[in-house]
Amino acid sequence: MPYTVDSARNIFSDTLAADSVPATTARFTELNAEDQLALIWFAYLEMGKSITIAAPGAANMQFAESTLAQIKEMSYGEQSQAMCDLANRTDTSISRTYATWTANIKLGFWYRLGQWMQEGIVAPIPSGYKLSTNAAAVLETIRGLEPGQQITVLRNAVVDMGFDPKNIEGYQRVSEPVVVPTEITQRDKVTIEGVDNATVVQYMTNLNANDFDALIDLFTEDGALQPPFERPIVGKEAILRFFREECQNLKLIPERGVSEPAKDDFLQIKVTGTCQTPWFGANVGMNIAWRFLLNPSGKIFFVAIDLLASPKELVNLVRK
Ligand code: 45D
Repeated sequence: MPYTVDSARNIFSDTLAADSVPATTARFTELNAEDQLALIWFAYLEMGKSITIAAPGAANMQFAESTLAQIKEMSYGEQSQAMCDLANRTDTSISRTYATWTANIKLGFWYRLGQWMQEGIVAPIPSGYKLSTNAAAVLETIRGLEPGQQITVLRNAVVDMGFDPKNIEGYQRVSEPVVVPTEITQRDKVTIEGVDNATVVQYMTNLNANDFDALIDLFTEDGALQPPFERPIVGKEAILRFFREECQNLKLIPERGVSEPAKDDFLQIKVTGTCQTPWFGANVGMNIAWRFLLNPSGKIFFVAIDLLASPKELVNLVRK
């Protein structure tokens, strides 16, 4: 049987992903809105002691500005209500607007609200707020995660808020402007111990250079990309949109890998290394595996990106 996206998902199936991330996210989602907001606040304050978030650029904030201005004008009571509505995914005009934003705009919006909460411009979490037993347990779990896993839990919390886009008629996503790719001569050379495959090396180089047009050309027409803890995104058009909306200014630092023949003259390649998000830069290196399946012409039929369970997984390159 030829490969399907579903069967391709099983290559290098002994790769251990950080399942504590979706598990913690699921427990978080069960909490009531007040607890959710307070918990993120406490987690954010604690993390802020060791790692700093980069301020989003003005171009990325422009779509959130009018909603932020609206919130600034509200009373504390109304502000708390608006934030709870977001966490509850209630149908309000702010929750609808929020739902149209890509992840980075949502994060920028909360980044600003967090600053305003600290400055007293937006209703702070009441001093002495006591988390429920469950919320305190979730916070304790988050404390025990690696930084890369912590920021993924935070990001999930933010991305899942707002009114459900499935219920919005004529839903249109709002995304940040796409940056200009890095000049060819300015691009960092990528070397991966054990892997010199041109497609894989170009994948890393093009993604690091924000050259999404060259990047998408490496995929087959029916190719798929599976982000951490998500379903595969299938087809060139959808993958290109994902690159433009979610993958600007990432830094991929692949370290080592293995390359093995697979059936039907395909090639399977696993690479491990780290990845940095522009939000935290070199402060947080996420431990990542890329599991590629290339067709006989060297095009990417499938690639899965996994957030690894622990640094030990970086050297798990034996085939099972
Ligand atoms: O509710 O090869 C307050 C792909 C309290 C592409 C708050 C990839 C109240 C292909 C504090 C105000 C993308 C898949 C909230 C590779 C409240 C590819 C605020 C992988 C919410 C490698 C909270 C990329 C705030 C990866 C401001 C793995 C929270 C990227 C801010 C991962 C949280 C990126 C931030 C991650 C989290 C970024 C900024 C995990 C950012 C996380």
